[in-house]
Amino acid sequence: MKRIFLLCSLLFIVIMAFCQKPQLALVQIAAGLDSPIDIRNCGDARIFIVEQHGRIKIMDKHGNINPTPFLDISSRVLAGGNEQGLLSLAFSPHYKQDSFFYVNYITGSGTGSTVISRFKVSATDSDQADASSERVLLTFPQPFTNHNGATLMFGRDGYLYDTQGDGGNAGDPFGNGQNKNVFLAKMLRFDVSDPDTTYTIPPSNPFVSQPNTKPEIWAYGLRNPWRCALDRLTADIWIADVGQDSMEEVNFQPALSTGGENYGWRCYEGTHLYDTTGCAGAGFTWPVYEYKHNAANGCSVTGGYVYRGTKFSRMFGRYFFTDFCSGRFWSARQTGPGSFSIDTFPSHLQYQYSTFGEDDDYELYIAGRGNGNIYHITDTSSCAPVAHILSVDSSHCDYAELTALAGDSLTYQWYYAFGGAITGANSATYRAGGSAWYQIKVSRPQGGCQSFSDSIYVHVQPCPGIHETDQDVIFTISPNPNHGLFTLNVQSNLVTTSTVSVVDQVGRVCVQQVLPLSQDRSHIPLDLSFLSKGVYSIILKNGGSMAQKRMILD
Ligand SMILES: [Ca+2]
Repeated sequence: MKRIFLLCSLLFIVIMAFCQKPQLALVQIAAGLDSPIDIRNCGDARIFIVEQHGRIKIMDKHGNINPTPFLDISSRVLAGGNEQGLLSLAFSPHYKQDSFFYVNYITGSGTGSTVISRFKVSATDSDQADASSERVLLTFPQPFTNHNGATLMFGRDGYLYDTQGDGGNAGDPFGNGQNKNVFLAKMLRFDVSDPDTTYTIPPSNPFVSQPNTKPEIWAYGLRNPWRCALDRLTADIWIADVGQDSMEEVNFQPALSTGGENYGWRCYEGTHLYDTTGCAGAGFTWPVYEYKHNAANGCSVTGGYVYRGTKFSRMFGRYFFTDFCSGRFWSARQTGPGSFSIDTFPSHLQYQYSTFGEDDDYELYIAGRGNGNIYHITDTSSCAPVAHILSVDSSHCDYAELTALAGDSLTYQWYYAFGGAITGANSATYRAGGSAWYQIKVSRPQGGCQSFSDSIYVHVQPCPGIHETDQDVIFTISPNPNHGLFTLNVQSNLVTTSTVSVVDQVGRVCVQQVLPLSQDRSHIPLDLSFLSKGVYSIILKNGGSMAQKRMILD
């Protein structure tokens, strides 16, 4: 799986740039699954489909399904009730090294018990789990057959999260939502990094050492959280919580959360009073979106993911969710601290959409539990793939590593933002050999779609004692810094008319001057005293060659 890193300023630009609404289309890629209920990947191209009755199947991106299940624990799984079964799967963030994955299922008879277990893949067949490798991390009884919650996922912090419903029936009859001495109605957080033990309590869990409180609790006040997701770019967490009789809700937990949120149930259903017995003094974290039960909206939210794929620029940065009863889709985007914008999409045929999932390129899929189909979520309105520079590693001398968001079936071309295409720079990563403004073009060959990223300035530290000999054109600018009267000394033997440009930090060209061939290039005066103080780039272009340096006006 491609690692992606947060670059706040770029993220903001991208959110602003890609706010046009997509036209969602569900493209069926597979059929014949038995109550598909979770979709995961382990960091390679395989897609793992969890079937509610206790099997995990492997599918490729074209929808071909391996005949032999990856795991079959149907004999251990109680799936009698509508909401019982094998409910969730999460692969270790270090799966390639440790081969561990985690599942959450209901076992036993009647109302059953929740089990959270760790398994290992077979040592000889990567398409086959070792069903005998199970180690139970935690198990506890369920008081009713419904509201078993259960999304397992790893946070950016490397801890395993699990969400639990309130235990079921209706109206949370035991008050589990606000009772911190039970696992039910909670988001739990475990440290599973030691393979020799089940789990330990992360010391930063918010209720460690408090009396009559489960130290595993990360957040509480949930009713039946049906699908939580980590935003792969920002590390924010989205929690969709199924309501009682009137309201469905979506909650947003920012990446900087230190836990302890009280999401309100059963004091509140969404933002509406439900049963305030024992709620005095509690502070609540309110949903960022709620919708009322009706024929158009539906009756049971299914939370999805933030799209971080590369194929559909209008989907980028949107958290998609749907409703199990209506098939209506929504997206939510954070537009500022604490502010969110919601878009509603036309309803798609209702197949009991039970879960979304991501592949290793962050493309989104959805499962119809009712018809056993898997769909790829696409946008028919956008021809532009996502061109997005994710990270710049400037820790080296003499070069910097640039990484763009990478996807399947795309081509890449890096550019000097004020120069031309860089020969041979055709992968999602690029090793920049000189300080310059860089940009990437991402193309989807089918249909001729392409888009350019924002241009970013990359400063490359020269190695001690080594000069910028890798530039096509060699020049110096002196004295630097300076109050405004610079001298340009071009050391190359230029063969055509050249252009010198001065560009500010946001990419605006402030000065452009043509240097005729006849001019003496060794001592070109450059009066920039009319410009504001600051950092500029000076760019010299000669035919297809160019060089760029940083210049400070003080
Ligand atoms: Ca709530």
